[in-house]
Amino acid sequence: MSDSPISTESPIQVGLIGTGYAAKLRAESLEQDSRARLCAVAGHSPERTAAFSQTYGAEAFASWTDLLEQAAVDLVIVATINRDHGTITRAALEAGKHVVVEYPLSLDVAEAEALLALAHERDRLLHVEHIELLGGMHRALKANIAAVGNPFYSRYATINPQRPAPHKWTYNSDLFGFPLIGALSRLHRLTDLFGSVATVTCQLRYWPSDLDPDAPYYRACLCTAHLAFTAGVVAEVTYGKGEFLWHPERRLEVHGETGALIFDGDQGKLIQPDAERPIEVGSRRGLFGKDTTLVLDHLTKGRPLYVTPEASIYALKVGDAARRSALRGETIALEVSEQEQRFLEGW
Ligand code: NAP
Ligand code: BLA
Repeated sequence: MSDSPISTESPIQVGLIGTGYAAKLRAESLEQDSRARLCAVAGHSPERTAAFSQTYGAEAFASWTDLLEQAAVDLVIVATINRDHGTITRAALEAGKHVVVEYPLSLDVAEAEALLALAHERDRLLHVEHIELLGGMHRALKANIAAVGNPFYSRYATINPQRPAPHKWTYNSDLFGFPLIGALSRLHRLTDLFGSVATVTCQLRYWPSDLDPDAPYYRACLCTAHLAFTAGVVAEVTYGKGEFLWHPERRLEVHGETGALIFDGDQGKLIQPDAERPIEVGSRRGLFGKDTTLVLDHLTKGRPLYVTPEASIYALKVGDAARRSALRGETIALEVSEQEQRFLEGW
């Protein structure tokens, strides 16, 4: 990004939008770093916003629009429901703020592209968090992938049974978005490993909830996608959650011509023709803290970040192709622009 390092004489003033799990970890990370100070919080329910702000010594705002009016705020962290990411990010950039947004940047590809253009135009940071890249499994995968030789097949399944399904935004199709867009990390891990995608075929099933007839809540969802990568890898992605899923799974496999890497929960192994050995997998904890540190390193010292918004938007395009495929019952071919090709080859 073209954003220039900002002065470190006084701490970077941070405004946080959201008061949930991700927001709490952001607030805790900011507390640990003298380069920044959490000064403003805007949430959804007033009671939670008040309690959250008090815990971290920040001012509570009734709405995110009020928070964005604060001239003192340098950096805004968007850690609320997916539906609102694009709208809030646009308003924050227009107000001249640097922006960190938890994935996905937007539920809409065209909006995501416009936001990146706006960030460039205003010379502001636009960072889309992708903590999955910082996590132990992804780092172990990257460190060992050469050992499987030429990869040709990958399988990635995350199944989360929950009975009863919570009446929560993550089970509402408007608020969460298409499953592989809301949970964009599933696709982003794979595009980070295998590059561009040629075709996507996807099926999605929702089991609607009758608890709230006016809103699209569901009791369960199951989304399966088949991705053919330009480089020849075929990947099967399964994402499911809720009441009719019976067995939890968090499993990623990469098969190549000289071996396979299998990650099952927190266990990893490398299988080769005449040996099988365990692979050490680091923790899934502390990742929001790492992301926050890297953002502050970037803002204060100009250090490059670990992920670009272009890479996030590319994964979003694949997610949107999956959405269109599921909607139409067709295989969707993705066009890769020359710029994307250059970008993807650089990985
Ligand atoms: P969460 O704990 O459920 O928190 C959600 C936040 O959104 C809370 O502030 C909640 O406020 C608010 N909210 C809930 N329903 C709302 C509605 N209908 N309208 C407006 N606001 C509403 O969720 P989270 O896990 O922190 O996720 C936040 C973001 O981080 C999401 O975009 C998610 O994809 C991303 N993310 C999370 C993780 C993770 O490990 N959790 C990892 C990567 C990315 P109230 O509680 O007051 O309703
Ligand atoms: C991602 N976790 C997410 C996301 C949500 C949650 C909404 C973003 C959407 C997605 O990619 O699915 C929510 N995760 C939860 C909730 C629990 C959970 C409510 O595990 C309840 C226990 N997140 C945690 C905890 C850990 C965690 C306790 O809440 C692990 C110590 C890790 N969640 C985690 C990570 C991601 C994520 C590493 C990034 C996604 C990935 O690695 O693919």
